[in-house]
Amino acid sequence: MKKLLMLQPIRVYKRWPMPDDFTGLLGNSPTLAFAQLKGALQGYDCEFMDGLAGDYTLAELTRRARAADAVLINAHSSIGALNSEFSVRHILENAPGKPIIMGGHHATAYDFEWLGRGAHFVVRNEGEETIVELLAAIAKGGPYKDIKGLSWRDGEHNFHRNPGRDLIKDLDSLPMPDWTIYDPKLYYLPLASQGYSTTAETSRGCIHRCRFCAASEMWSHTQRFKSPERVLEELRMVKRLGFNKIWFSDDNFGADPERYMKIYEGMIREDMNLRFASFLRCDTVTRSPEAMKLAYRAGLRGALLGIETPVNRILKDFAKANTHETTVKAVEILRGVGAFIAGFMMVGYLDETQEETDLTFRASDELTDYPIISIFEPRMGTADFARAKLDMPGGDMFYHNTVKFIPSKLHILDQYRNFYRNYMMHPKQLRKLLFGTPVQKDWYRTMYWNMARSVLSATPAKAAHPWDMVRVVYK
Ligand code: B12
Ligand code: SF4
Repeated sequence: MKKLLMLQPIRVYKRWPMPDDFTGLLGNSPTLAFAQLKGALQGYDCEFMDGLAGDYTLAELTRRARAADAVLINAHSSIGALNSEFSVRHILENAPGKPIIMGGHHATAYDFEWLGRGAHFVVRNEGEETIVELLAAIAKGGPYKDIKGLSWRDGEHNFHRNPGRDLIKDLDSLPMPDWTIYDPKLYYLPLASQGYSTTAETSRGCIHRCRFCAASEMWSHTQRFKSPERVLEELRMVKRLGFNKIWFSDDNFGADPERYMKIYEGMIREDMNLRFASFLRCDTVTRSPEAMKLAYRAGLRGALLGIETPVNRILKDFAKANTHETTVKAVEILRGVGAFIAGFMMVGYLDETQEETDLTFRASDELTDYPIISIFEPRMGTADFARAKLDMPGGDMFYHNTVKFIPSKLHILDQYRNFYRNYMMHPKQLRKLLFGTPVQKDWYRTMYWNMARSVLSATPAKAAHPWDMVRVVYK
């Protein structure tokens, strides 16, 4: 059990024919999961195929799976679930006998569903310790029953869910991620800087309890931080490997301003010259405008801001613990320091009225440099999944297709499509492309280019509607 294939599933379908599947449109950076797991798997020979970023054939997947002793697959979201499932099926058929181990947000929420679809093991939640114990057990032929955080099957239909594993107390005790598994040429973050892009983390989780959010649930509503010294050590390593654009994966970046100011100061002192983007809550920004100024000097160029909606009633309903007034202030501060604001917004929330949906679309231009709007999707494991259930005839949201599952949201789809069509063609956006700030230019150039590439490279197979594929698979 020495050679491992780490797989971000190959894209058999490119994206759902829904505008809120942004796969491949907004720039690209790898999941940190496999660098982190490889760091934990000392002595193993690991290779990584990133099907979201590279162009691989199924024949290549067959070859690499046959050469490996086990295949580790990431299942990240409902949007990608069908591609993960194709990979599982392909490996079962073409490299039979290879243990298939899954992990990630989606696999954690749907462990038994993945076992039912052919995976042999699902590593739930945090992976670093469980995977080491699991591979050692597989090499000996078991037993698996004492491995915490593991779901597994014996035979076709005997599924087991072992008790959960405690979260690692001190993130500094994690082995250093091994970024050498990524092919730097495959990734691009539009942060107006030359050089390679990758993903890093300074913390895990978030203490807030927004009812729609699966990320906070994944880490039991806690946030653990790496020390500033550890973060700087990682950044030095990333820099040495030739990366100079970072996407921080943290769900709640900057949550503890004093700790982060030490990181920013270190980055400035060591003249790291990195550019980075990170997920920020509005109240993180308003709590410490000084930290934001320092963050900009350290390299913050992309603020991925959790705005959601300008409607206070809805912000309260989903327990965002923020108000529209905080959003406006955060936007002002970020504009003041010069960061590009990619604002996460959501329409179609549970009992949202048409007037409230209109307000969100209308406010998006003023609050952002680019709005990343989703149609509300009740995710398994969230408080809203239970609340939305009655509205989802037959849907467990394993696959992504909000509108199919939630007919009452159908009317939003047209409005959504029209919004983006007009938005992308509007002279205002073209002005940003031609005369905007360096990040505005880079962001819009990347988006228009990816959209054009996606249209030009469309083949009937790639353009196939994933929902039709589900039907074929389960006819
Ligand atoms: C980088 C990233 C991306 C990148 C790369 C994705 C990839 N998988 O290669 C890109 C830009 C492509 C992307 C796209 C999308 N993403 Co994304 N992404 C992230 C982000 C910011 C960081 C991931 C990361 O590196 N985390 C750090 C690592 C260390 O944590 P981890 O991934 O959880 O991994 C640990 C465990 O889960 C486990 N593990 C993970 N995988 C595996 C595999 C095995 C075999 C094992 C044993 C263990 C294991 O071990 C790891 C170490 O403990 C996360 C947010 C986050 N904080 O995680 C969102 C996140 C995962 N993405 C999310 C979403 C919704 C999307 C999109 C659907 C967005 C969209 N609307 O288009 C698409 C879907 C793409 C697709 N077709 O699958 C959601 C998923 C929520 C959910 N439950 O569905 C998240 C949580 C963001 C959020 N807060 O909503 N994404
Ligand atoms: S603040 Fe963000 S990460 Fe935290 S619970 Fe809310 S949506 Fe999730």
